[in-house]
Amino acid sequence: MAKLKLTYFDLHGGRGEPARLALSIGGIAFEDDRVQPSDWERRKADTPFGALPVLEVDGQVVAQSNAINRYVGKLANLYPSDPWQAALCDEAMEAVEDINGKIFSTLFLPEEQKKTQRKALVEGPIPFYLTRLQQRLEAHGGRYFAGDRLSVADLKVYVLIRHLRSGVLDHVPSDLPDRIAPGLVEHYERVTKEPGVRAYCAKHGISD
Ligand SMILES: N[C@@H](CCC(=O)N[C@@H](CS)C(=O)NCC(=O)O)C(=O)O
Repeated sequence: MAKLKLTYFDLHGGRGEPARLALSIGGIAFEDDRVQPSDWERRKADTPFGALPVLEVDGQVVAQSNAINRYVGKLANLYPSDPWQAALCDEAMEAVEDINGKIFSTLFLPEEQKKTQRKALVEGPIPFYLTRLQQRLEAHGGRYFAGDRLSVADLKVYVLIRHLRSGVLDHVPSDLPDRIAPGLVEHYERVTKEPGVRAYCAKHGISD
């Protein structure tokens, strides 16, 4: 078995969390390397694109969250083998990346700018992506994003909804997903009940 090390920030949300979940659900041993903010400047130059997550496999490195998600999804049997279902899985993951990019670009803004930009996100892009993701979920049966079973796409959407509902994003109301996309909240609750997700959350002190 290859030796895996997944490096990401010590956050419950974000781009590295779906891969941590997938590896844990699949029972695949990995080093869970959590970077503290004070260490980041020192470590940034060693990453392929100056960003996290990165995955090390027997000493070789791959970056970009969705490339990592596909790879670990294949290892953990959480990525569809059918090419069409794989495309649907990718579609949902890339849509989450679109909205992640917009949300994360506000993280380190000065307070007034952050407030203005987040208000704009809450009035436009976040509801847009939540609504469209919900429509895509419904188009594929309403339970899972691809292949009618749990995949890394479900984990990625689950992490987004968990992040939005957690209340950690100032100026983003935590009830936004419940108001805009109840079908995605139902999906979130379905994923929460997965035994592997429950075990991961219990281990890392994450509440529903
Ligand atoms: N397209 C990349 C984006 C990676 C990215 O921007 N990661 C953020 C954390 S979620 C980061 O490393 N930020 C720190 C920095 O840019 O210095 C991916 O999907 O992995």
